[in-house]
Amino acid sequence: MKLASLALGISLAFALAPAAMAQTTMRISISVAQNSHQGVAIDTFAKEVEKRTAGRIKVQPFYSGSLGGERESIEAVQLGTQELTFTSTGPVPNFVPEARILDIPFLFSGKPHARAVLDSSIGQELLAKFESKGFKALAWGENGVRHMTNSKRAVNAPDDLKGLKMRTMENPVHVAAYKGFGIVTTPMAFPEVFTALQQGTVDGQENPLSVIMAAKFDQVQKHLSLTGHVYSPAIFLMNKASFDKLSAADKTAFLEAAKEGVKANRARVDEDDSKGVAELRSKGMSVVENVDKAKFVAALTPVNAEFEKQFGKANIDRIRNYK
Ligand code: EAX
Repeated sequence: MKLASLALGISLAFALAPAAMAQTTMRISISVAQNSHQGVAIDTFAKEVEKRTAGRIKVQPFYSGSLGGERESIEAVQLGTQELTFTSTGPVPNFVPEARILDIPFLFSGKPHARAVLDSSIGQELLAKFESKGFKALAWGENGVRHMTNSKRAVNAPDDLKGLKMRTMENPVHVAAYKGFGIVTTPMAFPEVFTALQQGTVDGQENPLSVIMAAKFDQVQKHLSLTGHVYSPAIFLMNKASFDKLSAADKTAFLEAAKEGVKANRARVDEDDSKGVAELRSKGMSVVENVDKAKFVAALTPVNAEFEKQFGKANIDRIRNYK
């Protein structure tokens, strides 16, 4: 009897030991392919978390929207059914309306300006807005400067966009602005876009060169115009309760890992931007490099007046004039 219970005790101890040492595994997702600016962001993050927690916490990356589109992933992180996601700000305003201001077209003069703002106290203040919505926003990353593609015609000026049916992100600021360009807007989750372009449900879409290449849109789009009409931020989001449960040292590990992820992410965007036009041309796309930018900016005058009313001119100017 005694011997049996001793044996049971020993075998229980052996059974429990691995459990006590077991790693925690968390999930992180992106909507684009692994071989992309977002793939390097989450792969770097995963590697850094594992390294900085001595292997106690493992982050498992999921690519290509295999856990759902960006809106669904953000929802899952908010609910806690998924711990982490790296997403563009496309669907973010539906969760944290304060972040909408970053999606205004022609707000930033380019990537250096956008990165400086996101890394400044303005960016930090916006990250803090996610907390009351159930998120810990670890860091701003980058999706890139968005350009337009379509299957119908070369686009040099907003007049060429009149009546073009284009997929947009599920983002109210983009939808309002693109209507100002004369586009027929069709908001849609990213995982559906390739098929929609292929089947002609929409004529075009807009995305950074990084995304256009990662998604192989050159296979279903003839024309690319470097409109650079809007900067598209990205963000590392974590379920707030999952973050709060971490020790102080592990919290630092996650925040530092996100910073490393952003460095790799931005470097890849720069690389994609420098080789993108040549690569997409070699795949058969016809590219307009110098669009009539002033006309695109002018087309948005009425929409911008509306944005100034909604978001406060001072708030917009604070970003616009940031040095
Ligand atoms: O995050 O939905 C979009 O067009 C995004 O730019 C894309 O999924 C990358």
